[in-house]
Amino acid sequence: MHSPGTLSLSFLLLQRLARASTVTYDWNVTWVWAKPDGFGRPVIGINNQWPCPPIAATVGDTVVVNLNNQLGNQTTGLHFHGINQVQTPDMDGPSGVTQCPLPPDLSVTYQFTADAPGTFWCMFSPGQWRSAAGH
Ligand SMILES: [Cu+2]
Repeated sequence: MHSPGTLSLSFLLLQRLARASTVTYDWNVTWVWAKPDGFGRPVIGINNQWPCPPIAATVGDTVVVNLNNQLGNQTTGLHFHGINQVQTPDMDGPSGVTQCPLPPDLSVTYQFTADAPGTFWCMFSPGQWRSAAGH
């Protein structure tokens, strides 16, 4: 479970198609005031948006996500569900498992191959001092 105040999701939308290319996203992680269940509170957004925007890629593409932590008061990290991460296990992302939590004002680049069609979640790991509720 993620803590309800910090859960944020995005999608990877992968389609089967011909040519491989690179899709690049510059994502600033920011606090956004939102009412995901009708009650307003700060949630983690991307580029001041919540719900978070999707990543769209074609199978075979290289996905690059340049993530900058602009939360100011919390570490974060992005992890990708359902991506095989063949030869890129360190890009899977869970904070404290394959990557260190990303401190405020720092950036990390995720890069991996989109290797299967489908719709997948990517999620922010809560900060380290809230990680009892994260995974
Ligand atoms: Cu998750």
